[in-house]
Amino acid sequence: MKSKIDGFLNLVKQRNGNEPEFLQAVEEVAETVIPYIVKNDIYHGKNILLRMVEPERVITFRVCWVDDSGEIQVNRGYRIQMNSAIGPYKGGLRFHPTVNMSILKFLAFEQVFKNSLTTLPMGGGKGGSDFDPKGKSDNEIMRFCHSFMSELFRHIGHNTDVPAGDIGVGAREIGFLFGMYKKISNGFTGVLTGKGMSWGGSLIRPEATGYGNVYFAQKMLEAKGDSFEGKQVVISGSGNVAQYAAEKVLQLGGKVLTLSDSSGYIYDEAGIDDEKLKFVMELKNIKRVRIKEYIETYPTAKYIEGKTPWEVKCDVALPCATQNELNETDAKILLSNGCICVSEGANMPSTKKAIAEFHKAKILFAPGKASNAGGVATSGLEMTQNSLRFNWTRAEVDEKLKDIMSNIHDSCIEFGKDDDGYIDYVKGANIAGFVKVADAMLAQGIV
Ligand code: NDP
Ligand code: 2IT
Repeated sequence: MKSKIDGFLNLVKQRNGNEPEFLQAVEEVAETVIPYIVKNDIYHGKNILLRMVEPERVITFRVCWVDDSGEIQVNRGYRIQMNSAIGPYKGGLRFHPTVNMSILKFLAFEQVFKNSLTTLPMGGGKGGSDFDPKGKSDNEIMRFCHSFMSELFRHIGHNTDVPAGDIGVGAREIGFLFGMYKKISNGFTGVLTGKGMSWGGSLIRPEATGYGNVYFAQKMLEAKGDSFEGKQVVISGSGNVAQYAAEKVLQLGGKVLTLSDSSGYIYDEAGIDDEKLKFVMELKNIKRVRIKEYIETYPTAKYIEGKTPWEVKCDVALPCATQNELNETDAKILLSNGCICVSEGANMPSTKKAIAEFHKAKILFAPGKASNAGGVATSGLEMTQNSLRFNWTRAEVDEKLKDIMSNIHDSCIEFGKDDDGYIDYVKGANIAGFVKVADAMLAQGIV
């Protein structure tokens, strides 16, 4: 088996040698899915995984815009249309200076499996730009988004490819992108998700990724007869996913000790309660300043510059910032501090070696493609509501989100149970995600 997996990975490496994040994501899938393929005749010998690692289409384009000082700026735009076997391409747009082909291909690849797990008819895609939104005025953001969409529009559509937000792309950016799409296509369609409530958005979409992650962690804890009540929870990030993960943890009776950004983390031993969280939302979403400012209003909290929150003693860790933000050393510290559950809100936040530590210790560990699927699932619900030209209530969408997270948890158990009863959620998510896409690809022939 090892030689089969190595042979496959060598082939992928030859073609994508300079894409480390993409190779990391493929390796994790190959190690769990190839043994399953070998055992199941219908998939064997069809090069199905080899077809899945090659994007159906990759688009890169120039994005020129004029900054507030009149200078012409040039960025690079991308859209990776990874797999459309089970539905139109679906996945976010990331605006961050680190964006490159490797990052977007890893995200698009993960998205294929994640979207399949949601049970909704969505293929996988991802896009974005190396544009850095930090420090830009609203007008600069608008000009960039308009320029970006003036090219992207010809490659997307509500039945073709439906982008949404990710790092650096929230409600403000989706508004500007939608405005330009509507103008140049002369049509009001559900071509983007994460839209505002008065123009086609869905209730609960802003909350969905963070809430969904906590619903998933709750399911894992429940399977062990446990709950969030009284749990000490450490969260990284302070953006969309982190904020709503924190909100849901508080609702379920847990205590939130940390939040972070790329400069450092805040540790509030007394707990970040509802009022403090509201303050963080204002800092990050309206004032758009650094998390460090928290300690000016709450001086009993500490700010630790240049570090991640994994050194704080906790029961549950929710990495909600970015890829590879939790390494082997962090994992060992979390475990030695008694952490029993790690549920990924971000995409691929734990390194391969960190995951190996969690598995060795047999704690509850949920990979992002399962535990953060609530965001894209609710995007799928937004698409459904757009097609119906009807809006569900907050309670209705929340109930559907809970059901979807619970179904994903069931799928992970179905495909991820080891002989000793331990649930390997990585294996479970990869195989369950694979089966649906592979079946559709086989039915559609070699295209
Ligand atoms: P936001 O842009 O709202 O927030 C991102 C947060 O992560 C910020 O606090 C940011 O800090 C921090 N961060 C970003 N890059 C780095 C870095 N290189 N090192 C340390 N911290 C960093 O994004 P989201 O909350 O939407 O996304 C967070 C994660 O969740 C991403 O991995 C995304 O792919 C994933 N995700 C998002 C979904 C969604 O619906 N939005 C759905 C599923 C997954 P700073 O301000 O300093 O950059
Ligand atoms: O990584 C993700 O799942 C997202 N950024 C959300 C994608 C979406 O289409 O809602």
